[in-house]
Amino acid sequence: MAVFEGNFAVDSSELRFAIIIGRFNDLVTGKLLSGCQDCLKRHGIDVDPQGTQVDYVWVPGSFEIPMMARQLAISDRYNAIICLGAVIRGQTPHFDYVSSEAAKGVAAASFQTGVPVIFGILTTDTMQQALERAGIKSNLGWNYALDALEMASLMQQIKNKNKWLYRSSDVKLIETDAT
Ligand code: INI
Repeated sequence: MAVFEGNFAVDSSELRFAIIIGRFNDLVTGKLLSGCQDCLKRHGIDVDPQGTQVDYVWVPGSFEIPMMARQLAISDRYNAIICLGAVIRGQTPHFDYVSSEAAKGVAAASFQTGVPVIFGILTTDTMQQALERAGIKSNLGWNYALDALEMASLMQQIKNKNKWLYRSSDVKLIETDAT
C-alpha cells in the first residue's frame, strides 16, 4: 500500500493551469488574481498570458464560473483549474442563488471531469470582509494557487501509479502506458 501526498517540489515546467475570474466585484477578484499569480510564479510557473502555462478566462460573474470550468476541464489541457469570484451579500436573496449555484457547479465540474477545480469564490457578508481576505489581512488567492499546485501534483502521482484510470474527457476506462 502507499501514501499519496501532493508536494510543491515537483518540476513545475510541465504544469498547465487555467484561472477563471468573475468580473463582478473585480475590486476583490483582481486582488485574488494577483495573489494567485504571485504564488504560482514563486513556484516556478510562467504566469505570462502569452506563455504556455497559464490561461486566463474572464466571465461576467460567479454564476458563469462553473460552466466555463467544465468547458475548460473537458479540454484535457489543464492539470488544475482555479476559480476566482466574490459573492457579497446584499439586501435580496440573490446572494444565496449565486453562491449556492457557484459552489455546486464548481464541485460538479471537478467531479464530472476528474480535473481538480479549485473553489476560490469568496462568499462574505460585506465588502470589507471580502477585501480582508483578498489582500488587506491575507490574500486567499495565494492559498487557492497552492491548492491547485498540490492537487496537480497529487493527480500526477495517482495517475502514474495506476495502470487503469479515467481520462478526464472520457467516461469509460482506458488503458494507459503508465507504469
Ligand atoms: N456575481 C458575483 O460574482 N458576485 C455577486 O456578489 C453577485 N451579486 O451579488 O449579484 C453576482 N451576480 C452576477 C451573477 O454572477 C451573474 O453574472 C449574473 O446573474 C448573470 O448570469
